[in-house]
Parts: sequence; C-alpha cells; structure tokens
Amino acid sequence: MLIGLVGKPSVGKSTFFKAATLAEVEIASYPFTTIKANQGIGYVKIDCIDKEFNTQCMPAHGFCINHNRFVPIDLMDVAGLVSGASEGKGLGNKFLDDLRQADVFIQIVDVSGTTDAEGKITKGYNPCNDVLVLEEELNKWYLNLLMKVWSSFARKAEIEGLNFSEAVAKQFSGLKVNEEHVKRVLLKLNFSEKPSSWKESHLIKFASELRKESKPMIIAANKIDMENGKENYKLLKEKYLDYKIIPCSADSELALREATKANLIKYIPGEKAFEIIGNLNEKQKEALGRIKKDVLEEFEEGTGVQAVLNTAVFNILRYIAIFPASANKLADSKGRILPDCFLLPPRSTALDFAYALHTDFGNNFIKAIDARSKRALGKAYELKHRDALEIVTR
Ligand SMILES: Nc1nc2c(ncn2[C@@H]2O[C@H](COP(=O)(O)OP(=O)(O)O)[C@@H](O)[C@H]2O)c(=O)[nH]1
Ligand SMILES: [Mg+2]
Repeated sequence: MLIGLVGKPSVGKSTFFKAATLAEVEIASYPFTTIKANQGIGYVKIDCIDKEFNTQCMPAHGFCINHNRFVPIDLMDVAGLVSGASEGKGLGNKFLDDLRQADVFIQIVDVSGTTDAEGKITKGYNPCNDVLVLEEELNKWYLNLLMKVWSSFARKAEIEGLNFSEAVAKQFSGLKVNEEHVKRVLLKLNFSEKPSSWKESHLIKFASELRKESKPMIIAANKIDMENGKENYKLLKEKYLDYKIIPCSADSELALREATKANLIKYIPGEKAFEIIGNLNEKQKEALGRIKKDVLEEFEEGTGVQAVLNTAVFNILRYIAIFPASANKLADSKGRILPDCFLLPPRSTALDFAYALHTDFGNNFIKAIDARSKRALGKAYELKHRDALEIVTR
C-alpha cells in the first residue's frame, strides 16, 4: 500500500514525510526493495496482540513500544502541485505520474494562511482555496486520461460485449482503479446513456467520481501551531464536510522524533505526552515546552501525524491488520515472536490471507485456525482487524 503526500509547495509535505519516516534502521532492513528518493517507510500504530498472549513480540519489520505495534507502510513525498499541473505547469506531469500508484492521498494544507496559492510567503490567505485547486487538478488529470481513449474504448467495449466495469478497470489499472471503484461510480451516477454516447459533461462527472473513489483523500490541517491555525482549521471543517480533517503539526512531530532519537526524551508517536530523560539545553527546553503546551495538550490527537496515517489506512481505506500466529507457537523458525503483521484490504478472507503469506499457502489451503479461540475457519472466513491466524496446508 502506498500513501501519497500531496499539496501546493511549502505546506510541510517534506516535514511530514521526514517526521513519519524518521527511522533509518528500517530502510536498512529492507535490502531488496528499491525505494525511490521520495519514498520512505512510515508506520501505522495498532494495539499489539502480544499483550493478550502475555508475551513481547519481536517484529521483523516495524517495531513495538509498550505493546504499541508500528506496522510499516510506504509513503511518498510528491513535488508541490500548483494550478495548471494537469496542463504541464510546474512539475506538472512528473508530479501526476508519481501519484498513479498511490492508494490514498494525504493533502497537507497550511492552515496558518501564510503561504499563497503558489507557496510564497503571504498573510491572511484562506487555505480553503487550496483544497479546491487540488481537486480540480486531479479531476482534470483523470479527465485527460479518459478523453484520450474514450470514444474508441467505449465503442470497442460495446461491440465486443465486454463487461464495462472490468474493461474500464483494466484500461486504468495503472491508476490503481479496480472494478469495485468503477461499479460504485456507475451506481452513483446512474447515467441512462450508453458509454459510447456519453457527452463531455458525462465524462467530466465520471472522471471526478472515479478520482474520488480510486484516490480517496484525507486532509492534514498542518501548521496548526501557528497564529490563525485554529481559525483556518475551523473554516476548512465548515466548508469541507465530506473530508476527514485532522489538525496537525508536522514540525512538532519532527522535533519530538529527533529528540527521541538523540535520547533526550521518551516519546511514543501519537501520544499526548513525553518524558524528559536527557540533559536539555535552554533552547531545547523552551522548544519542547512550547510543543507540549501549544500542540500536545491542545489537540486531541497530539501532533496529528500518527492520527493522519492511521485514519488514512484504517478509516478511509478500511484496511485490517492480521497476524500470522499459531495457537501453540507464536514464534517463527528463528525464534522471533509474532514477527509479522499484514495489512489487508477490507473484506479479505482467510484464503486471501493465505495467498498474502505465500502463493503455495493459498494453493494448498486446508483451513485456518484462530490462535485465540483455536477454532477452525474455512476459506471464506472474513478477517477481522487484529485477527491472529495459522494457515494449515496440504
Ligand atoms: N510552524 C510550523 N512550521 C512548519 C510545520 N510544518 C512545516 N513547517 C515549515 O514550513 C516550511 C515548508 O516546509 P516543507 O516541509 O519544506 O514544505 P513542502 O514544500 O510542502 O515540502 C518549512 O520551513 C517548515 O519548517 C508545522 O507544523 N508548523
Ligand atoms: Mg518538499
């Protein structure tokens, strides 16, 4: 799964990215994955199941602090988008190309109102604008791609009697569009015309709905620590009722993670407090004090960075975390306890999980066993968040 950070220049995308991926150890432990310069590993946080089994897990990927399990996800920092990107302005198409593979977008918005539409310093800017501009650019991008192929594509699909949703999903699989997305869009739009006779107005609606389905978005109301932050956050919330909007201070999260790394404080990402364990100089004391008072104690979700990632994965994409585990043995062949945790799409089954573990496990599936209840489960069993299962094969 890939999460794309989007937004105009200077809103704090790179700061968010750096804060969320600040654990170089992790990158080193993935020697065979090629991570592009602007891609890194962030984490979603879940209650680890090790506590229920009275043990301490040893993650092969990610980490666990006080039974808070941090499960890796791929994060991408994208160059700033400005109005006109879909026509090639700014980094234009390069920017959009990067976004193809994302499953969900985090739009970073600067709620301080101190950066204009192009990311230059200003005062009293209304950040509500930025959301509109971004939506428009993304819609145009989808529309351009649709227009290029539409007339011949729609006719061909009709003549050959193809399943329309399947054909569209195939045509746009590069954008991670799947059949479900297309079906939901068609249901919603309920056009009476055949696709081959759709007019531009139909295509415009279709493109924007398909964009919303295949690239859902959450908004990080960043720089909430600055003057006017709260007011502008309120404006955003009032205007965009359909979006999940989370107050955020990427800068504060970065400072907290850096202080943690330097052994100055103990801080678990997402928490509302930290403990001082090192010798702080006056400047550090002052900075951390400000973060404590203006951010951590002020907002329900602390700095918001962890909440944004968790909400994107578990509430927007509705993914679930599944642990491979057997009732009698929680360790793998190397003696590591509960080393793995998989993130799977909603409505995944026991068989899907088997395939996620290994193709052979899928092909030779006999049953799954719930590590908690020791009950046997069939192929079609629908997985629940934090299930712990063993797959029994032939
Ligand atoms: N006060 C404050 N400043 C921030 C925050 N996040 C980022 N910044 C600052 O905003 C500026 C632009 O950040 P950057 O991450 O480079 O933005 P990008 O162009 O979107 O990648 C930098 O000076 C950051 O230090 C925040 O949460 N609070
Ligand atoms: Mg940047």
